[in-house]
Amino acid sequence: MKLSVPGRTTAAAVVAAVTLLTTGSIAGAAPAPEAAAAAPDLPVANVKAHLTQFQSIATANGGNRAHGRAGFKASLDYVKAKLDAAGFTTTVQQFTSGGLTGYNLIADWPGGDTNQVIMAGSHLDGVTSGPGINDNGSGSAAVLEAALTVARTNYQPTKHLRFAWWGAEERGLVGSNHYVSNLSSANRDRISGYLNFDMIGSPNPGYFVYDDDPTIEKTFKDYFAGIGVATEIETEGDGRSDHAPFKSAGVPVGGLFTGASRTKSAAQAAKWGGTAGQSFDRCYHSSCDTTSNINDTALDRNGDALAYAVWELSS
Ligand code: DTR
Ligand code: ZN
Ligand code: ZN
Repeated sequence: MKLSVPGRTTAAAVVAAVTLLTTGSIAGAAPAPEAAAAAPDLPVANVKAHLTQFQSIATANGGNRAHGRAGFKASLDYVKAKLDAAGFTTTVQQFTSGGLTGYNLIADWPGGDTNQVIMAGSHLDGVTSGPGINDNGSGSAAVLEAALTVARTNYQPTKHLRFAWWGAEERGLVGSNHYVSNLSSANRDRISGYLNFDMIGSPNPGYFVYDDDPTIEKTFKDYFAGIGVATEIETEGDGRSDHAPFKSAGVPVGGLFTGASRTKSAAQAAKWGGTAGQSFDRCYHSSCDTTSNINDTALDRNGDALAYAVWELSS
């Protein structure tokens, strides 16, 4: 199922234009699609404030936010409280992995066509060896701030918006698999697209765009082209994050990534800055993945790209 976005040039649009020119009208034509509401800027200071909360939670709970540990549940409680206060309809899904209880948090923004659902998600769990601020506090904080911005601006999109924070991704995409496998086929078919954000603030960042669904990919590439930032196709993560269960189920997917343990090349450093010959995130899955392990510019750009895509694809 390919995601279509109003206003895209299609053969039908060409035929309609010719008809309009020759007859002055288009029989049965729908009104011209509205231009997408302009996405607001996502305040990076707000995103960083969520990261500070995740850091404090890890510090207060044995140094991590891993599946089955107190730090994960405290992270989920923090995110859920913010969303409940903002007017979202939240649902907590429970599952078991490795004999330990895990949770997904799903937040629906009331309104929009529930037969066309746009989802944005990130995994909220980290590894046991550290606080997991880039992996994946960065994605979780940006998705949270995008949801709160929807509420703050009272955005009323055509499509229905749903946000998700997955549990136990580090144990093999357990939470997102649980969610997708428990969808009825009707509810699965209602999901028009799933956007994934896993590691979007790497300290030596690259700007990678998933190349799964072409419409979603183009939406992200259009954003970065608009701010003059070159992007590359994301090749490291096929099947390695929470978009994979959605893709396997036939849902159009896309997402953003700033890099993990692979090394930045000289050519990449020339276009993006940073340090060639060094990995994109030297603290990947390590105890040093703290709030100091974040590049603010990358977090800012990817948060704004997230908001742009949510607004564009849900309009
Ligand atoms: N699955 C992520 C790490 C990861 C590695 N490569 C990619 C590419 C795209 C998204 C994620 C990743 C983790 O949580 O470890
Ligand atoms: Zn990880
Ligand atoms: Zn991750």
